[in-house]
Amino acid sequence: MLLEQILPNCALHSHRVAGDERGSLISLQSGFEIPFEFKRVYLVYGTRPGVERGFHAHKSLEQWVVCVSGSCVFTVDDGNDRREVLLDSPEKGLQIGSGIWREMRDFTPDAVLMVVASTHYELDDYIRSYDEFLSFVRSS
Ligand code: T46
Repeated sequence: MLLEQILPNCALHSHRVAGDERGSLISLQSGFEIPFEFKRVYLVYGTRPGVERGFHAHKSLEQWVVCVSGSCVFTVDDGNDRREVLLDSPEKGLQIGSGIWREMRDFTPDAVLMVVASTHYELDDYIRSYDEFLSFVRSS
């Protein structure tokens, strides 16, 4: 369920929790809870105190980010607006479309990000310079 449209191409969702007396379970299916087909899942964890990550955008990759443990803060920027999102629960999913600059900070020691990605790992899809990112979004 949509919690907040952060930017036109970036949204925070709440996951349906299938809980019973034993505990909780969240299921994320391609084409249902996650609106794109996905080819890759990766985990980001063990981020050292004070470290900031990201500082890039993707030309075409779409992602769904879940902080399955701990918390961190995402900054998302589409070249027009820059917004911050606290990910602090496995019940939240941050959908990041293509053409979004992202930065991550304030990782707690127990933070584990699970990222569901629409494509395999493709270095050519990365834009690592903010100026290049602005040129990309303005010419898109
Ligand atoms: C993003 C944020 C949330 C791989 O070998 N395969 C992969 O699929 C990925 C994503 C990374 N790597 C290697 C490349 C680097 O040697 O893992 C190392 C760390 O990757 P990176 O510096 O890109 O990590 P972050 O945390 O800055 O960014 C990653 C994703 O790259 C990015 O798409 O949105 O997590």
